[in-house]
Amino acid sequence: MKKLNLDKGGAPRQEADAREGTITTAQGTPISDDQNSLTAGPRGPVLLEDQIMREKIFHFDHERIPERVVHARGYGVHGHFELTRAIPEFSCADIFQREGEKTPVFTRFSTVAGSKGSPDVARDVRGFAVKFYTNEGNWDLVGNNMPVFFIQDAMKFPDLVHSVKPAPDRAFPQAQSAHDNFWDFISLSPEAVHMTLWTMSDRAIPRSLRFMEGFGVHTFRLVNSEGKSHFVKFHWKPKQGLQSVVWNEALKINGADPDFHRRDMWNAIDAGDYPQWDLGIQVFDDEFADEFEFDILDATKLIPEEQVPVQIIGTMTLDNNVDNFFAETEQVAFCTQNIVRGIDFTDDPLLQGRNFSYLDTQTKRLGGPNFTHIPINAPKCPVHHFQQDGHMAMRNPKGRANYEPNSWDEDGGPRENPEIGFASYSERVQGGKQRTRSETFADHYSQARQFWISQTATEQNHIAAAYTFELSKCQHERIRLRMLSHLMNVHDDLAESVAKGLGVSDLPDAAKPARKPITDLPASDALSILKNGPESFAGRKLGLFITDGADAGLVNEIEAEFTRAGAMVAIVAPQIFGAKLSDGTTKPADEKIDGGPSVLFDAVALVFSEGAGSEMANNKPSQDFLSDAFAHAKFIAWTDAAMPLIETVGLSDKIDDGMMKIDGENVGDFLRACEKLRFWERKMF
Ligand code: HDD
Repeated sequence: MKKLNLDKGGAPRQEADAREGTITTAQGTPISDDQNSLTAGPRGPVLLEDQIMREKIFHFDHERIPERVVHARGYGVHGHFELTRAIPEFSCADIFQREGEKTPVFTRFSTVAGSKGSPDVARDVRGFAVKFYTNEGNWDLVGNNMPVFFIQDAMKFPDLVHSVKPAPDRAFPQAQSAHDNFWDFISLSPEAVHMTLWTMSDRAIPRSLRFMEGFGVHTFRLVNSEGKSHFVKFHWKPKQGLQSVVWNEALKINGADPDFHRRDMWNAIDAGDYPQWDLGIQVFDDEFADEFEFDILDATKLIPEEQVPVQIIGTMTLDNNVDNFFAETEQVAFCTQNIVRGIDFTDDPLLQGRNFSYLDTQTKRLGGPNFTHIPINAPKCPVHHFQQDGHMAMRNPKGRANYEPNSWDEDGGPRENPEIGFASYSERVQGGKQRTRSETFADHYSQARQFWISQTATEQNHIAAAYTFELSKCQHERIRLRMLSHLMNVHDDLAESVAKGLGVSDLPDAAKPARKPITDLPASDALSILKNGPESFAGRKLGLFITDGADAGLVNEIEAEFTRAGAMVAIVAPQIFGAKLSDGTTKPADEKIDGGPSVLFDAVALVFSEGAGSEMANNKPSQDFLSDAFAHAKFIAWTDAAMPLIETVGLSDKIDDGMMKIDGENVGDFLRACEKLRFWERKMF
């Protein structure tokens, strides 16, 4: 019998021997039959003795860990951060010292309210959490895709989350804020009004995780080697530009592909189309903080980029999908307390509360204090300390010294090092103990108004429609009216539009503001998505709907031209086998029309053969394909043969500049039109 080769610790070494490829128990015993339990006779009872079956089922029973109490549904990917501008003048953090140096990162995007299995395109905030594995320890920048938050003090977080999650008695609704409990809480918490402008905007329904910004939200500190501190806000700017979907589209995407965002991320990285974000910093000093209209410790406020420009200091590239979702995405443990020398906290009460919450939740979620031993959480720099034991201890120190000070000289283990060790910024603080909210936090409407006036008319329509939709899901009139009373402090146009949508003819009195709002803050273009679009179709997806006999030259040219421009092309056809083109070649389909609705694409082209249009006109999925693409303001290319379908869905007298008849001559024109992403002039939503 072959002798097992044992490591010092007793674990069998994985060697390529006769056992290679053989299924074993968790104890390493090869298994001869993994399909059948051990029974007494062929039809007899299963024997308790069956250790192989028992071990298999036992482990299965324990597969789940508690899902995150918020941000349960997420998607993580690996990548790196490359510093393009060293900032030693602001920070002595090792990661910010050497231009061109790359630091590995793991980034997890998430929705907030839904459970692990909820749909991706729910109207929600998106988490944007980045773990930087720096040479001086892990730095976790645990942000969102919106620069402000609902509440100012962590004390209110459990209430906020309870209100948005399914009601405790009925356990619905899932993954949405469109219900009484949420708007009851919000309308009783005026500090949340600004954030709802963001969550009712299209920022809450991003087209892709690749097309959204990220924000550290809080004001942090950067501290340089002389101990001088500057305040900082962190920004992630997608090189791909910003893009969202429209709400009616989001509802349909969630049915057609609940994994829309994760699939998109996986496919883009798999195809080598790596998404990138620039890391930007808004740096300011005490003087600015004192002069600024709002309190820089108030997480419901942002600092307009026009007031403090965003300076780009590096780029994050996400270029590697995970090998194992559970090991990496599920077990990654972000903690806002994970900062490194050169970065520090401020007294933002939301941040201070978070610093407790994340460590606490990871301990519960991952079963003990040794979650830092899990590879995805382990720093990539050396780690030395005297913490020991506990559940699942994987990295166990050797030697006798497990305390300090000790006198064991070179065997005595690690020591403090004031030269390179983390030192908190020595901020002067004083004050009596109290439970109070600073008056400087009391203006709840001014920046909400600023956000509103910064949007294009299309975006304003979407925001008003979203409030209308959500409040229409509230069964209690008093909640709808209370929320309207806040919107009246934001902007008359918004309040009136929502009131009209709800069917409220007499507007309620405006809510009494805690502090008089500032009504003349200027618009900030950076707050709009449409003003910051990519003007490129790269990274976007064309749905190319073809039928048997379609013009091969045209189909191939469209595919080639869009692919050259960095776009993806999905072939949609009546059968998944594909379509036989005019030249006799078969173009395999990526989607059968029933499973490839136009909501999955950014633009569509209908390239039909003579006669196919009438057939498609009688097919409901084909009708929806076209009518939805039109309603969602997408660019549509069509060939003559598609006319019967266009007529059937009632668009023949509505053909506009966003609907282009296509032939071999104007494929480039269609591509250039698509670069605007949507034909908003159509004004459907
Ligand atoms: Fe939080 C998760 C972002 C306020 C408590 N939060 C979590 C995640 C993100 C954020 C991106 C998911 C991390 C991951 O992918 O694993 N949270 C924010 C932002 C906030 C914020 C940007 C405000 C600026 N959070 C916040 C407060 C508290 C928490 C005020 C508690 C007092 N958040 C948690 C948590 C979670 C979490 C309970 C759930 C799972 C986890 O931590 O790992 O601790």
